[in-house]
Amino acid sequence: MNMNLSYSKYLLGMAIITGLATVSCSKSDNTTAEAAKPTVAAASEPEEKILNIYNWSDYIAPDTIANFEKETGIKVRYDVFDSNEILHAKLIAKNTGYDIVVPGSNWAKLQIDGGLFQKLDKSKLPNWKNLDPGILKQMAELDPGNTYLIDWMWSYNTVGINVDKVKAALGDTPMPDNAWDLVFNPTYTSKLKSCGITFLDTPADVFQAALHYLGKPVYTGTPEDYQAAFDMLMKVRPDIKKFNSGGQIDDLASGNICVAYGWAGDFNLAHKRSIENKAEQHIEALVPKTGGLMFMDTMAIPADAKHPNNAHLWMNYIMQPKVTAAITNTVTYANPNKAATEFVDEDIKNNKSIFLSDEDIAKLVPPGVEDAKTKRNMTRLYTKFKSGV
Ligand code: SPD
Repeated sequence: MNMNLSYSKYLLGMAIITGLATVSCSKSDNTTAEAAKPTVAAASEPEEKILNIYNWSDYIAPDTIANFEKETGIKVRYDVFDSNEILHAKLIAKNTGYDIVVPGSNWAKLQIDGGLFQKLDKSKLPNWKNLDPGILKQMAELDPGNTYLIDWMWSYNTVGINVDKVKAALGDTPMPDNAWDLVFNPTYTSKLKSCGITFLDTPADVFQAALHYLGKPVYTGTPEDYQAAFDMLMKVRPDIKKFNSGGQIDDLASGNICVAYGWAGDFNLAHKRSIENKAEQHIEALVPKTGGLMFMDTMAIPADAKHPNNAHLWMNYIMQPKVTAAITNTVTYANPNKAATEFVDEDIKNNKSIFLSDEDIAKLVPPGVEDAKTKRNMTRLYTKFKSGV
């Protein structure tokens, strides 16, 4: 299947369905009018040969940085994070010290509105031509004119399982028709707790999935919906062993846990890592019949970036088909680069939980944005949920 074609088709439909969620940063985000004026990256003066990057953990190929350094002579400092909340806190505090950051597109929308990013200078991005027009169109829903963001990778939130351990823990109980039951229905979680259930450690991801499971709109601002999601979550709370995000890959790969609510790409990576480490755990990312929650992680240049020219060189380098394909082949996430598809390994290209079927793509819940008040409410309820009282 040509995933990029399918995806483009889906996005055209999605753009019509979703409309543009317009949410601006609240005053509590400390966004000043001054900062809200976007700046265009200064073009020509020479910069010191340094590039500071802040990206998600386990999201790059082993030679991506080394090859860039060799090609450009620019030294890269690369730090990682595991939640949009952590990145957002750094961005609103200003002086991030980074030249490239990789927020989820829904958070990036808030950050664009808050003046936290520099505009892209497309004259420095000739490899832009390699990007999938369907993805660019979808990105333009949150970033009109594709002015600030370039998609890094994309995937969806779902349930990941260790197939053998889950079957053993469920015993005579058959697998549910709806994969979300494995993490939200006490009939299943009460059995699966014996082999270990883990959740993402982030309010937005947890509440979005809980609302979806309850059949509520995922980006609703309705407090009653969040209360209903909280009440449902509290019923499975005693069965959850831990909350972590970046740690799920190794926990699954080593067999420490058997069920996770998290990111599909990380579940496929856990399977790959388990084979590489000879731990031989069979990990699968399930594709829920009712749909997963789609996300796109995007490259952006913070307003305070000291090396915007180097940041453009990095972006243009990443958009080379072979560079992008190597990242997909390493981290098992789908990418936005149409020209990269021919360089993606066959087993990854044919994996229907990475490159979804048209039918499954159509079921994904598109990325959206909660307003600041809703985010505060989610954080309050999440803290209670996590503490379990
Ligand atoms: N290991 C890479 C994880 C990237 C996850 N991005 C998550 C976005 C959540 N909505």
